[in-house]
Amino acid sequence: MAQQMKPFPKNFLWGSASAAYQIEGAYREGGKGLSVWDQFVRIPGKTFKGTNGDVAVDHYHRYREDVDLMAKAGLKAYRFSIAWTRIFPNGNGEVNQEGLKFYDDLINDLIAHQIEPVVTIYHWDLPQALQDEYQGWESRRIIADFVNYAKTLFDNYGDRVKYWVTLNEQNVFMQHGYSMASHPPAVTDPKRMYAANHIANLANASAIKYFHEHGYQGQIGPSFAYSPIYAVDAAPENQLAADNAEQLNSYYWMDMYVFGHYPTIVRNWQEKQGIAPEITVEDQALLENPLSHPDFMGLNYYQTGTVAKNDTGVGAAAENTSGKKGTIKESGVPGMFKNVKNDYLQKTDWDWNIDPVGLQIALRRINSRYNLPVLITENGLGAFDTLEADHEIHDDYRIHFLREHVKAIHAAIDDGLQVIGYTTWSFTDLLSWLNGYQKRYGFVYVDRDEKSAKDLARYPKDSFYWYKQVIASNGEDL
Ligand code: BGP
Repeated sequence: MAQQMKPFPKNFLWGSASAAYQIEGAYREGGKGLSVWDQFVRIPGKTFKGTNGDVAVDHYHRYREDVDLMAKAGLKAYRFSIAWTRIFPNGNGEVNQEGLKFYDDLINDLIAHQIEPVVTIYHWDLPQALQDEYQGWESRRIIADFVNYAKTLFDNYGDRVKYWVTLNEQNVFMQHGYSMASHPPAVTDPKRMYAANHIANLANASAIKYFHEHGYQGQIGPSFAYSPIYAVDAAPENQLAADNAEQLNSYYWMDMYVFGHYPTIVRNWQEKQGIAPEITVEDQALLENPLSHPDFMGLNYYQTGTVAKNDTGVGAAAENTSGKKGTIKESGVPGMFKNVKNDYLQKTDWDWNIDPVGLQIALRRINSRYNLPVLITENGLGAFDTLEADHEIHDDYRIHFLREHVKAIHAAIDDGLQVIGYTTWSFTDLLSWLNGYQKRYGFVYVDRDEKSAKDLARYPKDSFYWYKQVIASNGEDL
């Protein structure tokens, strides 16, 4: 008789995720200061059809309705981010009590509904004041300000919040911000990118160390956007390219979080080009201190990548932000790897590979290299949805996508790996940073589009009822 699979742990955190800028709106209310995103979105041509988060899905005013819907779906956890500018409108200085109260009320409401709050401290909305004052992540002055901000959250919410995510997708906001110029501060300079990124590592390590040293209860770690890499075939030079990509795209960040050093190969590659960040003796001591290391790895998993050798000099390229399938451009890092099509995989309308097995592979690779528990902090399908006349949304494609990914998590658990939870992206529909409102991820449809905020009414999709049944059966009834 076939052996039964290991079940999902009893306290598995089935949930969903969001980020402040993408849902809250109310960008000038409640004493909030402006963030770099509040400004960036006003530069013509930067976002899809000029969309911004001024109103977003108005969660700031409708959070009670959203939490009620979460409770109806039976969510065990909800991951959300705090807007730094609501707590410190200028990034440092006076605390804004109204901002503190907003998240206090949200956390209390979640707990009243038995939903575990998972708090992301930083999801990209840097206070503009810090960008103006000292160039944000490019100055070491941000380390003290970030720790002070994190400490304020620990002190105010630490009695109720047990899971903290420090930085969301440092690899994404650094590469987009300082190499591709598609996020603020819209720079294209790899040397500046690696320098700013090193400072972000110091801020991350300092906040984690502070948390560990001051007796707060709970767990803390960063969320990393990990796309495991395959080689296009068994040719050794393509296998080498896959190793290059894995080192450059992923180990460069995760090794630093867990071991406190950068991979030798990347360091050497940077030195040859004069783009290596400066590392002081004090930095090294901080980064290597076990108290600076995370308790879990937060994993944002959307897709895998497939690469081949790159001897033609293919470099960075803009992404498909239109939802017109097949418009993705060739990209890579000269001399290291280039991204190629994987004939075994289907793609979304935004040309993201659909690869549930890749999630099991991601979990295995993190386990073998870092031996840490994983909290899957994002995973989901961005798709066009249709609101029917009867207000139903038949998103069977999303159910299919999520079902296959839940199976992959189950397989990883059956492999013996420790997975703490799964907060899908996203609970309600929300603003996609570069793709507007038409790229939807939610279990709950929000009636708005690029042109108009309409009435922002919420309608549960078919996937909402499907996820409810998955949670109720602890992952058995798919
Ligand atoms: C991650 C971000 C999220 C979210 C998600 C979907 O990189 O952490 O904030 O936006 O990706 O991406 P997109 O909106 O580009 O489809």
